[in-house]
Amino acid sequence: MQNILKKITTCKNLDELEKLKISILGKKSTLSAEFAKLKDLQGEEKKTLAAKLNEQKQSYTKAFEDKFKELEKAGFDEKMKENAQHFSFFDESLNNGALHPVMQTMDFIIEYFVSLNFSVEKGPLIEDDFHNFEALNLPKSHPARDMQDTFYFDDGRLLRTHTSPVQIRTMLTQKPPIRMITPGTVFRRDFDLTHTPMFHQVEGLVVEEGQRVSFANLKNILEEFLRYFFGDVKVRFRPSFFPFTEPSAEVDISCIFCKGCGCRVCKQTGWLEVLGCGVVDPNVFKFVGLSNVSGYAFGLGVERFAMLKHQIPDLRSLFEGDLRLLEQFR
Ligand code: 2U9
Repeated sequence: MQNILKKITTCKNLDELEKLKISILGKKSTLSAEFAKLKDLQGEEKKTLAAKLNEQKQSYTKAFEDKFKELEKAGFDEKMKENAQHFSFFDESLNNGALHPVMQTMDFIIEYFVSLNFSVEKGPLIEDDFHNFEALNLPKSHPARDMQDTFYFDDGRLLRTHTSPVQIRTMLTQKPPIRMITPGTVFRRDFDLTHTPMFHQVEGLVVEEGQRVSFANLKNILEEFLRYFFGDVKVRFRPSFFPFTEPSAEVDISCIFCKGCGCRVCKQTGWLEVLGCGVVDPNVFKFVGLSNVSGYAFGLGVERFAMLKHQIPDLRSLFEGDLRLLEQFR
């Protein structure tokens, strides 16, 4: 018995252990043959042998179980070691990775404004009511503050619904002239064909002392930017309304798919809406304690720019991580 137990405990791998188990506990084993003899025995003799065989069988079974666990763990540890080596191993010959198309688009937009001397400003994703709404002239009753549109925390803080609070923070910490863009992630409670609860914006703000900045400056910079991004397009400004700008406009480009003739994408209008903009409302300057300044601002959704540029029909496909889409942007 000790001999067999020793054999079990010194097994080197799971294969060897399995074979040994069959030879010791299997139907053709010596132990099974011994058990078979019981049927010819009677009384005390049968009882004694049965007890002895059962004891042997139990200790072999336990030894096999223990050894199995030990070898299995060793194999697992070995695998972990191998994989851990892969984790820390950086193969520089691999160049398969790429920036996500939304990030590529964002970088392309940032590059343009950086070349015009705009600074790139960042801010927190978790904001308070003042920076996200109040200072932007969004009154308490404004529908944008609704629980339906905004992700709120229990303590009243929220996930920023636009990057505009970064402009507020910048105006509170820097003096004009300010020339900034704010690329970043924003969150809204919206999920359908054209909206996702998380998306990206680039907003811009220019503030100068006195009345140096006008709608004409804004118009010029956006027209130039849209031709940089989309190529040879017509640009038009339509009057609109935003609480933080006055006057405000929405900006359209001639449809890049049908060249303005009318198609399914532009809903037969020949135009695609791409931007919002305006002259900064004096109320916003009041909230940040600035007087005798002028400024303009604009905002765009990066996903929309990426979709138009690369002709991606469904916004949601940008967030599914599907390699068939992503590999096209290497
Ligand atoms: C300050 C003052 C003014 C930023 C602006 C828009 C117009 C706009 C939308 C475009 C698509 C948001 O992602 S989108 O849905 N944005 O239409 N944004 S003016 O105006 C500001 C910002 C900050 C202090």
